[in-house]
Amino acid sequence: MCCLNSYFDSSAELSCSGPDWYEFGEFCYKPYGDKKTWHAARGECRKLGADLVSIQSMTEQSWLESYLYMGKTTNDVWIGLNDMGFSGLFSWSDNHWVTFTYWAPGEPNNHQGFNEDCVEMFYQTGRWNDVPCTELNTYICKMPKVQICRSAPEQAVNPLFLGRH
Ligand SMILES: [Ca+2]
Ligand SMILES: [Ca+2]
Ligand SMILES: [Ca+2]
Repeated sequence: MCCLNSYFDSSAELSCSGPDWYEFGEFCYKPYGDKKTWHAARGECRKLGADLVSIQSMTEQSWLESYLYMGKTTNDVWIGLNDMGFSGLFSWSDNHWVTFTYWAPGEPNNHQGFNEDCVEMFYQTGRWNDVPCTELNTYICKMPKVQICRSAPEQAVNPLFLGRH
């Protein structure tokens, strides 16, 4: 909404919307320390226009691990990966292609026939494990950086818009 009466500066840097988002590449990441089910955690992310974190490469995985290893969490962390649609066919909740996986040894295992359809990241190793979506874990939200809106200079105002409030 902020851009209705301003303009996109094509030279403006993409950035994150607040100080509690961590920047990496083209994306913003926000960790939460409270524990929720996978769906409740995703709901919190979506309220912000974000989604649960997706991980596209070892570079991104390593960056997330370096964050996790800084002692900020002692709990496993939800990521957006899940196979709720078809068992064994994993997809990211933010619709990114699955280009990279980092399973713990023996995972995903649908442990003992339980319906393990959501994926957590072990805080000790960063490796991934499928678990029931009703488990309670901390979580990380992710969203693309946005272009910050700037007020239009007077001379740049389009006459067509002068009558608008
Ligand atoms: Ca766990
Ligand atoms: Ca499963
Ligand atoms: Ca498992």
